[in-house]
Amino acid sequence: MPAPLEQRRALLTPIPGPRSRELMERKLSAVASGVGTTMPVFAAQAGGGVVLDVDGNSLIDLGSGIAVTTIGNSAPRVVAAVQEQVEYFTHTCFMITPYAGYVQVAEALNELTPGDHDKRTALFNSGAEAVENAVKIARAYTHKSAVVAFDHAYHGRTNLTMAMTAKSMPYKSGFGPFAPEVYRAPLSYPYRDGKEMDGERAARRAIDVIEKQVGAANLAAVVIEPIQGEGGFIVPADGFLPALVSWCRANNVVFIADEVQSGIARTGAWFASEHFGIVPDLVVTAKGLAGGMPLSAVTGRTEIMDAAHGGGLGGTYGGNPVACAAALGAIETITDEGLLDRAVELGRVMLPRLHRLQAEDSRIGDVRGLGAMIAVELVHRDTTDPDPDLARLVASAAHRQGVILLTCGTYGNVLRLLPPLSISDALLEEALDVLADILAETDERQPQVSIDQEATA
Ligand code: PLZ
Repeated sequence: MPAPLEQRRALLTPIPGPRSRELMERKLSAVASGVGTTMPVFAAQAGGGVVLDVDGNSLIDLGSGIAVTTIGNSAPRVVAAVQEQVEYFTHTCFMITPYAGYVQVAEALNELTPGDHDKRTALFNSGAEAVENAVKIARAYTHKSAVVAFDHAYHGRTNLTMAMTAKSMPYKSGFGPFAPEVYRAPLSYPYRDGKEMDGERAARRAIDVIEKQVGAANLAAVVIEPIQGEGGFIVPADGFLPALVSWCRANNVVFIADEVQSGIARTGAWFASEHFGIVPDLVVTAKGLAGGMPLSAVTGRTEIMDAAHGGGLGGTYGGNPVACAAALGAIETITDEGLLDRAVELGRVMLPRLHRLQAEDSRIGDVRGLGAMIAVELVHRDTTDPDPDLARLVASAAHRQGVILLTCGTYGNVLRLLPPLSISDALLEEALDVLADILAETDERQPQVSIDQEATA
């Protein structure tokens, strides 16, 4: 057992240190170059609010492995549940000899997802795989084939989910042809839509495109991230999602909420859908569901879920028993430790601070998000023109100073803050101090040493 991690930021070597550099050399000659890394730093241990690297540097974690270790890395209940399960059995295949853990996870998701209607759940391995299955189920139920996804959407890297994902580079470019019958509708993006485009108008704009370019008679499903993840943590205007849900209901179209990134306590609710008062027909979960073990799910109305014929859904590893044990540990942790409230509190630490920075710095175009899913959209001074170079500069400076900070957005100009809910206020404040200092240092109005000079030093 490793020693408990000290909850502090500590840099013992430059970032990356010599051991990470050596491993990166080996990575370059062993791993396909298509698999990139955000930071050139190799992990040794992680928990609470920090990641310890192989050189002994302790980094503040504002990424949670892309919104996965929401309850913290190696969370005690997850570790115990996984250890116990691996000693009994690691796999039998649920389709061959089933086991209770899978059923328990299904029961928990049926209970936790929005709406008190009768529900069923099917388990898979990755977010993309679950999104694909949600589409299969919607097609089986409606006997229709078209799928609508939105501008800025991210749904995965498999063939169907690449088609559903909006951004070409790096996700799709050169990897076509893509699955047919996927159409794109305009999203509600309050920062870029302007004030007159309220949620209902934005919904009418989207529905108009759907009716004219696809037709409800051909449409199986509308798939949307209630708060977009990779696309830039875009929170739609009030009224947008409810109007889409009503339109889907009236037109026999399945409304699928992709809550892979926004779900499982991340936004201060079990599901981001709850903030908008919507009850999706199907909810797709993954990431935070199993505390870092690969597990995903589709949960929804029984009549829709059961439309797929017996044997029509599955996969060798879907709902692996170790991953299910981890999920039960993660769900128990969220409930017992009041982590929904903790996510709200983390938002209260981040948002006011970021709003203050925004008030003094016109390069911060927008600060948005809910709970522990917060974004800072960077633009060229006094414009709304995206500034991806600044986002890159800020993120890499943060990395060098021991803060794991991710970017996102169609334009690559959004900083996203996704701390684990196990981080302390003090560590989160320290990471925000680092971010504020970097923004001040990159501010050409301030007479200071620039980050570029530091980078070449
Ligand atoms: N749906 C909303 O955010 C995964 C992707 C990282 P998988 N997002 C992180 C990358 O560059 O590959 C995601 C998501 C939403 C689906 C997915 C896909 O989930 O578990 O990566 O397949």
